[in-house]
Amino acid sequence: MDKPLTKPKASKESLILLIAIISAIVLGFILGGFFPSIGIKLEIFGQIFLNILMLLVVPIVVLSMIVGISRIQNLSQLGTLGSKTLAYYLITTAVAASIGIVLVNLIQPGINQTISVNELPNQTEFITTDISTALRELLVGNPEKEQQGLIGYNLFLAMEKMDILPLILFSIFFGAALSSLGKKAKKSIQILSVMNDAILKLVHWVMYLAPIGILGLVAARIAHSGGFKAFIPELLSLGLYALTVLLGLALHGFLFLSLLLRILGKRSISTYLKGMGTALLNAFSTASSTATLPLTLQGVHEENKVSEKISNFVLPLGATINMDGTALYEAVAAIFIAQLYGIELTWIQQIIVILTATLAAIGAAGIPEAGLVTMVIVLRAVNLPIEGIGLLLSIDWLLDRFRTSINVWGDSVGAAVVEKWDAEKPPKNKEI
Ligand code: DAS
Repeated sequence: MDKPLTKPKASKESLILLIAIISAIVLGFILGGFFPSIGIKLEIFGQIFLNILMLLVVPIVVLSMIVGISRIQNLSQLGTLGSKTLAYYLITTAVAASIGIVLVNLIQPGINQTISVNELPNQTEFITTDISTALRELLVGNPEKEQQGLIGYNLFLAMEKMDILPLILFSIFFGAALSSLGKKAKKSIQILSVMNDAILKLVHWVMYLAPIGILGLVAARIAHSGGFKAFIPELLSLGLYALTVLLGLALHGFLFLSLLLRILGKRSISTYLKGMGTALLNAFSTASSTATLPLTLQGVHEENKVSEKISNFVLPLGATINMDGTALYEAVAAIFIAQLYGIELTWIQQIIVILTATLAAIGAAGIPEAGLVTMVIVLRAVNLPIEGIGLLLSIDWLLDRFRTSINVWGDSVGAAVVEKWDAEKPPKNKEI
């Protein structure tokens, strides 16, 4: 039987997209750096690109979760498999955020920086100083701020405010309810599944806008910082911040997760990594775990022979809520912003950063720049200026690609570990 044609097309398409994105980045630096007036004119393309991505966040999260969960026939299985998967996701994500916190405190990329930050805006926000307040807010939200926690009170408000956590929890329970209805819900699940495919198709189309969108983002960001002469010092200080993130991602991805794969997943790291090659390339070039999901499923199930039952449960859930790279990045970015503004965070607040970065990563959708968007949760929890996010935009598109690749690698390793844990033996030829 011929090999499926999708793979070469998919990786060729990803490669072309990656080359187009890299060219857009170089052009963005040149235009923003040497022709700032043109750079600013291009901003509209970056805004359009980001707006469209944000528009897709809610339907992607709700549909992929409902469809992923409703496909599980035996609900009691959902219980054990679900708790094992969630335990894996929570632990690895919290470890990632912790690695980030340790590194950013050791390297201190934001201390004595040349980045011009505005005066601290007057902090009218409610100051969250103790962990119980932050945890309560994360659980039940803060109605005065119209902010919803994991257990929301208004679905439509959550959609409007992009409060993803309550949407995820609702989708899991709604999917489980659909599954419990058996044959009666078959048609509804089919309709939702097609709608989910349509949304993923939209994600795919939007990726074609990525080069022009990134061109607009990069050119405008550099132009706004006053062209190259002003941007170089910023790039240098952001360079140290970027290196902190990249070092953290490398330690987490290729040390911690690979050890889990070998020790708990009982898999050969090189073989498994090879099987995930196309998916990881796609993750890097599209910066979208969701857009990469079809290739992640192919790599984990077809190449690395993880069972379909485990792959189809662990991966869609993972693409939506398991983002080790994002959690690590948000922890580093939050402390970096604090350092830039000269704000000392107590160790309790740093623990709140780890907790909220873990939960914010759970809430981040698997699309470009999602981690930048949900970082608001982390900054608000320790009362850091939200404006600080603007300082990171100029290189976020690059860091996003690296953290998305680690997100996908984390999901893939999770499938192998959960399969072992769930006592489903992988075929003999894949065990080391
Ligand atoms: N781009 C997101 C993803 O697809 C990660 C992020 O924005 O942090 O995983």
